[in-house]
Amino acid sequence: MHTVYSAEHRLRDPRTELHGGELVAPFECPARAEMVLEHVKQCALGPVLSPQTHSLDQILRIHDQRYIQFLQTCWNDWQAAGYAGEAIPYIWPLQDAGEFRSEDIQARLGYFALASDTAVSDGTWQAALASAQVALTAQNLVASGQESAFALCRPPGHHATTDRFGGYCFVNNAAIVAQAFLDQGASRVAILDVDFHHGNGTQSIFYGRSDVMVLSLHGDPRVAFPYFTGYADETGSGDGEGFTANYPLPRNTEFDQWDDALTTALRRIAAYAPDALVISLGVDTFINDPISFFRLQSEHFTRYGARLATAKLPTVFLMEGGYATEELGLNTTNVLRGFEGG
Ligand code: SP5
Ligand code: ZN
Repeated sequence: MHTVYSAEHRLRDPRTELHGGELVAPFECPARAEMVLEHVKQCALGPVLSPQTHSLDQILRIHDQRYIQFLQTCWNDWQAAGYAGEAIPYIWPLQDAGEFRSEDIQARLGYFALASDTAVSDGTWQAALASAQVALTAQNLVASGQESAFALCRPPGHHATTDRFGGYCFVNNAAIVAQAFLDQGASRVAILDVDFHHGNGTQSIFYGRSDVMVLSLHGDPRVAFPYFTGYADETGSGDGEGFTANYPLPRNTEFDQWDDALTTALRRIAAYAPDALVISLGVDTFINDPISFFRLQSEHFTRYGARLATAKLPTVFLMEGGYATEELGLNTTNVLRGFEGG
């Protein structure tokens, strides 16, 4: 399997994350991607390619223009305001305000943020753009005949909505990849999100559509970020009714229970008969993940990787979360090698 990687991910290197009322070193850090790359090379997964440049238009198929403009200028505007720390939102519109009347950077930050866990820092936009280029390059590989490809995206994307960043995400790589398949002639695409957290951004982007089915296995949002979405009764709306599927799972979920949910999801995908499969690959389901509560062990990642191959679909893997940095490379490549062996 080919891997697509860009060293530009390193430009996303914030110093702070608001966590439990303290500013801590961010869980989502450059060492993550380096660890995965090291294991990709060590296990000889296949060639490692640099991304090609894709037009911003492919990102604007999913994201609002003014949101992208905000990401492009946020850090400069924040610095111009003279703040000492990184750009962390602290006020939100009480109801959806529509047009914002204050152009203050604090107002725009809150308007375009879904959570305060994600600081904007120097280089953030450049890294997020490179991450999307990595994703689109992997999509191109699969669209031109590779059975699968691995986009070593960083920062991740699945929490980002059309116009909100947060959960360490800025640009929704999975959504952009699914839309690229459709724009190239696919009729249906399935996105299967196996990150520990509900992929709220991906869900919201396609909630009213039937051409992209979004399925997510995740920690029960009653007790896990992002709290407000990911419940089993969220099934889509309008034309999209029946094309969203959520599998919330309780604290201390073991692999067997997780794997049962995967079986159900894979059946739904088979019935949908998509032209391509996009996997939002977070490995924060690992037992030692510092911010999550499932109990998967390293060998389980190999086992479910093999199960994903039974869908027999052109498949793009996109890196999402996973914060047990030491084991991150092994767990990620176990999925990919399991897929190739399966
Ligand atoms: C891509 C991705 O995995 N994003 C996750 C963002 C989660 N950010 C909020 C973290 C809050 C964790 N609180 C858990 C307390 C554990 N003791
Ligand atoms: Zn996650």
